[in-house]
Amino acid sequence: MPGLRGPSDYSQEPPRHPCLRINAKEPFNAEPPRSALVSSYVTHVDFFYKRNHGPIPIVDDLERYSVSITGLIDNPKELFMKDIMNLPKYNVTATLQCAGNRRTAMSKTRKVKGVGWDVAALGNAVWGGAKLADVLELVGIPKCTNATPSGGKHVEFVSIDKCKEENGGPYKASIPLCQATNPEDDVLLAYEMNGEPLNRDHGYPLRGIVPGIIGARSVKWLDSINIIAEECQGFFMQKDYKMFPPSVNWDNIIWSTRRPQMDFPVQCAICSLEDMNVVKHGKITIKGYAVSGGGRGIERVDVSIDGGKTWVEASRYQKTGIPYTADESSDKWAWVLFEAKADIPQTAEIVAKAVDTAANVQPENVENIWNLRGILNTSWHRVHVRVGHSNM
Ligand SMILES: Nc1nc2c(c(=O)[nH]1)N[C@H]1C(S)=C(S)[C@@H](COP(=O)(O)O)O[C@H]1N2
Ligand SMILES: [Mo]
Repeated sequence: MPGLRGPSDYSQEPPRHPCLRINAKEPFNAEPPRSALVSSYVTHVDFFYKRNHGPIPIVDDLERYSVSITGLIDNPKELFMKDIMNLPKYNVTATLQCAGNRRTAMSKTRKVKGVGWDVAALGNAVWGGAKLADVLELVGIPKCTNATPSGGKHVEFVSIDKCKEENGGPYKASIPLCQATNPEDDVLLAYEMNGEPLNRDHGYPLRGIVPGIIGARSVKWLDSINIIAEECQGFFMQKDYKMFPPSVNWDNIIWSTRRPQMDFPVQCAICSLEDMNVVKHGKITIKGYAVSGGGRGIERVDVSIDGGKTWVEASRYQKTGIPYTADESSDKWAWVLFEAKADIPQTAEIVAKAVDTAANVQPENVENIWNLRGILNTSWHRVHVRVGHSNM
């Protein structure tokens, strides 16, 4: 790991914006306030959630930094930043969402294990970098390959951060080779976020970005990329980030019975209101985000002010003032913001639910999708408000 090092304590963490709500200090896990999250379509780096499993790595010497590409291939290679930057550069607007987004609300049903998150463990950024498909071509793997001649079927990303769950070893994850080598899937080795070099929290100098799937597979601070026969056997693939049914608890869990979660289901949340807000009499604005996995667009966002008895359709947009349509003109990997205005009675339960372009809908209640790790809480999002003298 030339030029890059993973500290074993938290004495050299980067500075962070004071507005962030800290969910865990060490490792550092934080999200922005709801209202800041939807103040712009592209999330400011300061407001982008930070999800870490160890101390933030340090680049000592960018000139010496390289990522090794090894495994079931004929020509293993060390790639330096200049090799990666010499490849065609792509800017991909993609939403990254932690599978644990909205975990705190799931814990209210029955306690779950994991860092608690409100509704802002996600963000939308313009990621700049080389396509992994182009990088893998440099080591002799053609585009859209299912398996290498020596049996490589998965691409494993390995970092250098020291994670407790890995007994001090690095964070790692893998994706199928066919996804990694398909240019249409827009998998990046990213060195930029919103036009600036990545900052330390988000993976400086180089990270994977895998659009359309849970954030856990977008490995930061890359050290090596391995072409392997089976999916990565690391903790975060095999003993975490799996979706179990509500009947499974810590006494009867058999991790190997479930696949690592990859895809993200349809999700939405209201961000203009906190639970429980006191609002002024008159029209209120109900604003939030909706996003689905797999590059699926958002077909509709329904909003209710009576707990889900009656609904109105919210307006949707990616670019301010231009109505969203789920076609080639939209950013397929990115969230869609929504807005509706409503006159509310004295008290109201405001609800939002989204429908994606495959007609997938969000489940009504969190109870039915409860799982012991508290992942993928995509239940209808509800906030309670009361009309009164605002103290804001
Ligand atoms: N090396 C490394 N990569 C990582 C993680 C990590 O702890 N270490 N966390 C993962 C998880 S669970 C998520 S949700 C995203 C968060 O990315 P962000 O901190 O840039 O928002 O990074 C992923 N990549
Ligand atoms: Mo995550």
